[in-house]
Amino acid sequence: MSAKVVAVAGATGVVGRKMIEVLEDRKFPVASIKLLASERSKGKTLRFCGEAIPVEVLSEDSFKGVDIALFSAGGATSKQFAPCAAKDGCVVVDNSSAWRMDPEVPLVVPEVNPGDIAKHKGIIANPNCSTIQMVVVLKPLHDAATVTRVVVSTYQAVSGAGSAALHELDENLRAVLNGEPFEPKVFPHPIAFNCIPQIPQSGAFTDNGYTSEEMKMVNETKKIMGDPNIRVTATTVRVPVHTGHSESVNVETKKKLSAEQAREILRKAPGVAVEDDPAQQRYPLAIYAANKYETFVGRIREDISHPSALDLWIVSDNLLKGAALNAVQIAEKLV
Ligand code: NAP
Ligand code: 3JN
Repeated sequence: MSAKVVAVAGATGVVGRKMIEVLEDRKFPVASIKLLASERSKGKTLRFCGEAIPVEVLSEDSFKGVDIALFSAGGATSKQFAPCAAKDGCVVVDNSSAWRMDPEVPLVVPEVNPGDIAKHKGIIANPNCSTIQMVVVLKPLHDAATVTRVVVSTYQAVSGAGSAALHELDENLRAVLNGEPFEPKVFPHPIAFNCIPQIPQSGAFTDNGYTSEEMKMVNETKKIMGDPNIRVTATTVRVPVHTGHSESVNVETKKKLSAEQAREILRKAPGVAVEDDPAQQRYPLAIYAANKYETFVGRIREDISHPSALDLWIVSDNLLKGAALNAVQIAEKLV
């Protein structure tokens, strides 16, 4: 396997920094690395494999001689620069929503639809974090029993909203505990000791009353699973957790699965760890899923209100499997 010239666009961000860590941790064959961000990061350096690498300003010329570029600098940046990179022969793995629903662009979770990677024309899209951890668990159940409908509610960590949001959570908690006033800037309401059912925090609600995050879960799930007939409804909620998205998922299947059958299937599923021993108070928790590569599933039980449905609790590190790890896994399949 020949080593590759790799670029990370958005390298100074929460997701970009994780991408650098994951490339290093998984010993991705890197010949050299280019770290790209905005004008604001001019003069900064970041470390990769013990070396201080200067951050360069992202431009249309950044991708000449680059084999693989991992993008996490927002949708507008991806729309502008991913086609330039692809034109220069670079394969882009894009973490934004800019290309996800483009029929020419594969939307990939390596445990679910690795075969779609080969269809790329220079850009491969990485799904939304909440979608990724859900489909890793749904796919093996779909293969065994055909998933017909999914009802999901998310409990999403603040790191999903970027570095400014993480800073705001800490400042907000400090202010409340010190009895001081606090004016939120990133979130529309205080996030400390609160749950906010609006993701993204700055996004308008769509005409059907859903948020764009909710509609991403609906549309991306069908595309990744390759089945437009799966009906999905989602409610996405921001909670005052640093890292690790949690999801309560109700899954209806054509063929009935017992809870034990589902546990057996999920124990063998790639990327999934079953953590399900209620008697011992064992179930997935965000604080323990943080910094782990697996997607954890527990509280597996048959839905008492339905003849053929399961209830699940799914937790994963939103910055790893939800973003950086999934992108690096795609890059690994490319090389
Ligand atoms: P963040 O912490 O705010 O970081 C944003 C990064 O983008 C920084 O490196 C920033 O550079 C860079 N950037 C912004 N505008 C730029 C421009 N015009 N040119 C070059 N670089 C620019 O945000 P984050 O949490 O890492 O998220 C970044 C993006 O990743 C999001 O916008 C989203 O599209 C994607 N994302 C995806 C998922 C997922 O579900 N898969 C989850 C989270 C995020 P400076 O430091 O120089 O400003
Ligand atoms: O809020 C979260 O937990 C996940 C956030 C994802 C995100 C944040 C800003 C822009 C996205 C995304 O990946 O869908 C985007 C985007 O639309 O690119």
